[in-house]
This record gives sequence, structure tokens and C-alpha cells, in this order.
Amino acid sequence: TDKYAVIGHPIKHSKSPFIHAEFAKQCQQDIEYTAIEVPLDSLASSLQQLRDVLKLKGINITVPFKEQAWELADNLSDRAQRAGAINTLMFENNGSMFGDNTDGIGLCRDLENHDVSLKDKRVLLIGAGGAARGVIAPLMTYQPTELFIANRTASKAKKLAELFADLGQIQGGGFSEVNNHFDVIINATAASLQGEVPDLPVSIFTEQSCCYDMMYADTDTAFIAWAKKHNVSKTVDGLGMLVEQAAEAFYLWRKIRPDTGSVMQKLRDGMQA
Ligand code: SKM
Repeated sequence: TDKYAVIGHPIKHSKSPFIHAEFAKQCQQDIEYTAIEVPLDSLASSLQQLRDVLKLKGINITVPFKEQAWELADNLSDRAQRAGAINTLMFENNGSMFGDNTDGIGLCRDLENHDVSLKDKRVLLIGAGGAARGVIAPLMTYQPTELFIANRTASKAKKLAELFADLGQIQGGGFSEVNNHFDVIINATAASLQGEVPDLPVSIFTEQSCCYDMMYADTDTAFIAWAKKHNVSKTVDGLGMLVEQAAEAFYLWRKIRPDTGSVMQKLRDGMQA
């Protein structure tokens, strides 16, 4: 049995063990996947322990360790290099740590699953932290006419826009600098976790806009409820992104691509608390 885990702090809420157990069943892979809480101040030694004592083959990494894990990885995929954060590690036979980031591709696959096209669209990305940074390059491959990164702290958004300027028309600014409407609006802040919405003008919404919240919850997230209140007809939460990023990590580790639709359905049906 090959062993894997997701690490984070906190981690109890994670649906990753359920998702990977479903993938393993479906693909007849003999693996074990658990959730492990790692102390906030000892990521480096924890990674060594997971590799050398628990003999894990790979791990997923979630908040707040993604950027620090990026620093600690020995090798990085190109997409992880650019993302500045990793959510997937593979321990190689010689002990070295290969880091990847599957969040961006996970978001893109989920947008495709929901028939959300970005080509020639005006896209608003809310937030300029690790979650936003990780998805910019993958989003730009769909050739939107414009990507505007909006953040409470304008300078962070402007910096990100500069960092990815080679990929197309990208601008950054504070919430008050957003004064237009967008075709696709993606919330990469964790505001919904506190039941809050970003301090943006409601003029960002049109009835045709599609709103995507990277967060998910059993009921509408605060952001999705806000969009619906302003008559946005298409809203999607981040549960699909979670399943798709897991599938991509599973593929990296096992070289088999699991079916995500059936696992999504089980999660939606509430088979997992
Ligand atoms: O990127 C993912 C991570 O791989 C696993 C996860 C979880 O288990 O909640 C959430 C995301 O950060």
C-alpha cells in the first residue's frame, strides 16, 4: 500500500481523503490517503518525517503552507515555478522532493466542465494572494481580452499584474479602481469563509456574468449569494476545482486519470460530511 496525505493547519475539514479514496477505488489503486495536521512552525522537519518515518510517497499541501513548501521543494514543474506555491509534492526514489501546483489546472478544468469560456472575455480576478497567483498563468492560456486583478491592497495586485505581463493584457488595482462590468468574475479571496464579500461595486455584475468562488460550502457561499442577489444567472463554487486539482495530483502520483464527475456527484449528494 502506497501512502499519501494532505497536510495543512487546520486540516480536519479537508475532503481530500474522501476524494482520493474514491479515485483509488475507481482506478483499483492500493493506496492510503490521510489528513495530517502539521505544526505551523516546523514544515521542513515535518516534510522530512513524512518522507523518512511515515514513508509517504506524496502529499497535498493546503493553507497556510503552500508558499513555504514551494521554497523547500528540490525541483519544481514549470507551472509550479510560475505559481510561487505548491499544493502537490512527490517524494522521489532518491529522496528529493518534486513540487507541482495543480490548483490552476483544476480551476480551468472546472470552468470547462461548466462551459465557462474565457476566450475574448473580460475577466476579473479578486484577490492577490497565493490562490490568485496560482491561477493567473493557466487562466491566460484561454486568451481573455483582459484580466483585471483587484485587491484590497492595490500595490499587491499591481505587482502580480507586472509579474505576469508577458502573458497578455493584465492589469491590477484596488477595489475602488474597478469601475466596469466583467464577463467572468473569479473570487480568489477567502472572504466567504468569514461570510464576507469583497468591497467591490456591484456594477461588476451583469445578468450574463459568470461568477466563480474558489471557496465552497454546503449552502451558497457569501460571494455566490451576493452575485445571485444581483441577478447573476451563472454561479459556480469551488468544489469542482477541489476535485479536479485532486485528480491532477492523483495523475502525477499514479499515472492514471480518475473520473471526476462521479466523485463530484457523491460530494454534492452529501455522502461526505
Ligand atoms: O490545493 C488543494 C489541496 O491540494 C487540498 C485541499 C484540501 O484538502 O482542502 C485544498 C486545496 O488547497
